[in-house]
Amino acid sequence: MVESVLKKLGQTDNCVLDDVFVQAVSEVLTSLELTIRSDSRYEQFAIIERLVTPDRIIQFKVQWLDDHNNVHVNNGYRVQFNNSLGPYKGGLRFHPSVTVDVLKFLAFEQIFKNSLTGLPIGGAKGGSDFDPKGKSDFEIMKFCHAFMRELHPYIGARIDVPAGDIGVGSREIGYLFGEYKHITRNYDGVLSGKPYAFGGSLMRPQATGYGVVYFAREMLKEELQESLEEKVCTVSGAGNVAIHTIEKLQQLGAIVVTCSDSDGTIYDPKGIDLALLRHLKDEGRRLSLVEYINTHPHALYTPKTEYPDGGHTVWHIPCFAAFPCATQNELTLIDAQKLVENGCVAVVEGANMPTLPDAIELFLREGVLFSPGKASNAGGVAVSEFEMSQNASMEKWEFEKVDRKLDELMRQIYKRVSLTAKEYGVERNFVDGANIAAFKRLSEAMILEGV
Ligand code: NDP
Ligand code: 2IT
Repeated sequence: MVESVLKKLGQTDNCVLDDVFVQAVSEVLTSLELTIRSDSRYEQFAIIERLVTPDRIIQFKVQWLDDHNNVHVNNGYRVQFNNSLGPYKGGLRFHPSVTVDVLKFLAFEQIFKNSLTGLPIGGAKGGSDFDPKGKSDFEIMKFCHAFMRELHPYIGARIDVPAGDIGVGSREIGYLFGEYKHITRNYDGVLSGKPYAFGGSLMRPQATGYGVVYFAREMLKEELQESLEEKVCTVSGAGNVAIHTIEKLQQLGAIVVTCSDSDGTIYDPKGIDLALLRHLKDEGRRLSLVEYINTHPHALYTPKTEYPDGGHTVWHIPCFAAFPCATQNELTLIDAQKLVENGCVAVVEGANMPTLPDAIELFLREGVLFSPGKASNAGGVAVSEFEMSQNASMEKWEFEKVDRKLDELMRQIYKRVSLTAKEYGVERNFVDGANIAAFKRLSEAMILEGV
């Protein structure tokens, strides 16, 4: 079954770096093979074919003026993948590496992630090949306005609710919302991750990273009777997810010794100085991590050019638990071998699909607890849904309330994933557990709504 679907998608190999959509589909279908055979309705309703085909892909031209009045043109996209469980929901990514393939993989993952939350949200993803690096605040604003001029007909509070992802934080969402409002005069909760000043939920900026750590804490407690206190942890990335993962790990007493950006890695054996990291990477500033060692000469900076062949420096530093929080395919088989060799007991994904398939296989074989991003990073989209709820009822919830609900939801996701794995005879395989649990809820809705 996996082979025939992949063939139809134009690909038969199981692990292809330059086709991330096929990579994501392949992982999910491999998990589902037995489940699909267990119920004839899946074939009768062509569930798999419907599941791997996006509802629609919207592509548009984004033209904008820089600060010197030069004209620029970028590609803009929204992949609305599946809305069987609720309005399309998922982030926008602004990064030069954005292509339709990347957004299809992210949107496909999103439908499973959103299903796992148990909340009424479908899945989508969008973005642009625009590079925010080195752009002035006004240029970011002009780009966001131009992007929304093209996107606005396709979104709505009960239709499709975009949010942030790589290169898109509350500043960008603020500008996008501003333009949406100018055009439509509508104050609906059409975007989540808005600034708190106009409809954003408290804790949305922290939600993904905090949720990752809540998930990790629960998994370690239940599976190993372990805690994160005084444990050495490694984190990759230096953006929204990485910073809040580091913050919550530190609050729980863990010692986080690494972070990284697209140019290099910091190893600080005394523990990452979070205030300095924020200072370097605050929205708009985006300085290089090499600056970290100016004030912290005991720390080590490794430029990307000196990474181990086929690997990433972060994962070669001994740790109790590892948290990949930068981007897709950033943890290779070589890195996984090093993590296992160094006695790492858990890998908890904060990014979307950061671990390569053969690295995941190794973790599962070696008994390293491995949590796929669609389970452990679902806290971000969950708090986005909380924001939609607050907007719809014109309420504002307190920080503590959102935090409590997030913690509870992450524990539920862990339980759902681990119980499903047990029920299907693959105990502690949280990849299969997550894919099967998400599929069951989603496919039921697709069957019940008819074709
Ligand atoms: P940010 O833009 O805030 O940060 C991204 C970080 O990853 C930066 O440190 C960036 O380095 C680094 N990075 C980005 N692209 C690459 C690359 N090609 N190679 C190496 N490093 C790279 O994004 P987020 O923190 O929001 O997102 C990180 C991951 O988490 C992504 O996979 C995203 O899809 C996922 N995610 C995000 C959620 C959210 O709520 N924001 C929710 C769930 C998942 P540099 O500083 O040099 O740009
Ligand atoms: O990958 C993700 O879950 C996100 N980028 C967040 C999506 C959202 O709608 O909050």
